Amino acid sequence: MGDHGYAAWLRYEQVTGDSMASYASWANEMVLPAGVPVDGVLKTAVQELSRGIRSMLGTAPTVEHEPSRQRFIVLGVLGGGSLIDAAAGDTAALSSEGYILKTVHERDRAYIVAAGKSDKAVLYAAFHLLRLMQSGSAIDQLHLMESPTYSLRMINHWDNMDGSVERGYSGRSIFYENNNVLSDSERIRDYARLMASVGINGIAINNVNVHREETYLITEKLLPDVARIAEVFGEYGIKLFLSVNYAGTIEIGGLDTADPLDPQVRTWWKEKAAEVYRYIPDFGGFLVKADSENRPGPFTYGRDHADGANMLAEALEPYGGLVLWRCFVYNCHQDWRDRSTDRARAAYDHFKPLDGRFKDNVILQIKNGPMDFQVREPVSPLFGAMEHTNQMMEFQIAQEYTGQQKDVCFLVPQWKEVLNFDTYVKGSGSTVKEIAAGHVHAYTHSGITAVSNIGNDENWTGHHLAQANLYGYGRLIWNPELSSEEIAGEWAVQTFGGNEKVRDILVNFLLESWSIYENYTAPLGVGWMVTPHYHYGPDIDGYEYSKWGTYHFADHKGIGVDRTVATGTGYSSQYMQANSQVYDSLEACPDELLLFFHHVPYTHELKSGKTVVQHIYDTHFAGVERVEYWIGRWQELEGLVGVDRFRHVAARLNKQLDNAMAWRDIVNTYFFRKSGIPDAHNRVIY
Ligand code: GCV
Repeated sequence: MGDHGYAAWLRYEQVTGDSMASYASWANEMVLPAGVPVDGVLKTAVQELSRGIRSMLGTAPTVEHEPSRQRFIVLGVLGGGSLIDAAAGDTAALSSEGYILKTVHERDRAYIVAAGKSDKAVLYAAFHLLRLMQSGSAIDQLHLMESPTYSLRMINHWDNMDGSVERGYSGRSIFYENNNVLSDSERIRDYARLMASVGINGIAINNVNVHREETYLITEKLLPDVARIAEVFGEYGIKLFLSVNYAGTIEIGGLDTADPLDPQVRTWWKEKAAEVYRYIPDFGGFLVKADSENRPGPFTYGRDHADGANMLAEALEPYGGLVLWRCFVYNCHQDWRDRSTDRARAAYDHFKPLDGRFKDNVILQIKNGPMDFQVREPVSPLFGAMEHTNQMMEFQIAQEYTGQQKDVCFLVPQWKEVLNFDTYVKGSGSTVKEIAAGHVHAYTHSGITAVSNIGNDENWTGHHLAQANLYGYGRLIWNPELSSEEIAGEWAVQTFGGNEKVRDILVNFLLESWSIYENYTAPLGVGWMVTPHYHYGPDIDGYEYSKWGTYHFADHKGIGVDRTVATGTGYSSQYMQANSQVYDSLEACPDELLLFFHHVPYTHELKSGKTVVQHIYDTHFAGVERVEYWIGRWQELEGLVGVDRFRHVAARLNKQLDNAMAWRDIVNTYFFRKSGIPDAHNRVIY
């Protein structure tokens, strides 16, 4: 097998040793219930299981309707045959995508049942069995029952039809080039496999910033191509979604308005929806960025977001389609002198008053933080704050502000912190993960989505180790109870093999990487300080006087944004009291978010006992030292991982070190100069 990372975590390397004999004893034969057509997703499940087994054991299983051996695997939908049903037991708790994996031992034969409530569930069961085999786990006493926690498990692509990817760090789009849709691409099928293997069931294939060409994706000009991608996705149980241009009626519809209450506008969208469903009967729905960062929206017509979303929802309703309406709405023409306008407040201020006004097939899509995918920010207070409006969480797998897939930053620990955050919207235990699962409010639809980090680089994600974020995202939103360590471990073994040393170094590095990145970049939750537009590398004042509302307000006396009720923007009051009183209080506010909520002097003492400025110096020196340490540890793996991947990661780590040193020196010098306070340890500050 080549070592360029294309297979990602589906490498299925030849199994050796004791496991080989054990797996082979089960996997020579696959039994499917007679009389059930093997097509669609079920066919995919059979093919995937055969392919994986052939690759790991050397021979593919024979496919039978009646068992002819003493050990075998049974695959199928629950209710579809006596072997399955006898094994299934009580499956009432399984969701429609849930499955069982069970080893049944009878007197003279034994078999593994991989079965679920739908074809899609069977595919997930097949991938689970393969994952166990790839990880060297025993399969002769299986007794597993799994249902995904979230019903919508999505990915959003920010791909443009010219082939570029907004905030893409791993080559060009796999869906488009030169304003054409690459509908006949094997790579798209391989992508669908990777995504289905971790349970993804919805993918929006174009950028939320919908430009001219992409506006035509919902027209007959491009729908035949889009439909071909939808077909491939469909074989893997994935629904295709499209981002739409809110002003489509004007840009391609020949109308002079996009007023959501205008009957002609409503009719145009209804016709569009009908057209889309003619080509793609299981189309997922529209994703919309409106009135955001200069994109068109209902505000132009004096209407609100409920009017805009409902107009599209009405068009999709007859077909069961969804509107995913983004809440990333804020004033992007600010003046730094105006301390009362706070971008962090915007989503809540715009949307909370609209609770209950949205149609049932609208889901509000809310970024995990109130600002924009920073290395550290609090959880958006809008999440859970609308009892009568469907909501879903938006994460970003692409590392726009967290190292751009040049620096290692494993984001699963960050996402876990977000999911475990208790909003208290219905008393203690109202965590984000429960809200997204629809357990706190009775949402009709909810779930999780994330901005993709893949492109057409051979290894999909630019940095080999950035594949862990893609894998980890899927696994986490299937089961948010998995620990970061479990996820990193699963990924490492499947992707880099079973060598313990390789696994340990990879897992430990991944687990530390977020805090390392945080250490050498923007401190204590203040955010940004990045090179404008590119968002990689330090520029402390890069956005400080711009219109984007992302200020740190550092001067010679102190730093931070006062978001308290008494003296600041009042953002802290958007949380339930149990949280707002913590954030609002200088004493109680957690150190890591201090500068997000408070403006403090450099001499302010943190809970750690250090002053703010000493903390800045210490973390920046420590961050660089840790990168140096991991460069050394990676060298220990020479000869234990393939040459290509070894060199690639080594080279990327050296780049990461350059970046970390640049951050350290620029940040430390800036704050030394501003504060005039020297480092207590007399280290080099330029
Ligand atoms: C797709 C940030 C990014 C933009 C992105 C936007 C969004 O501002 O820098 O590239 O646009 O978020 O999420 O809509």
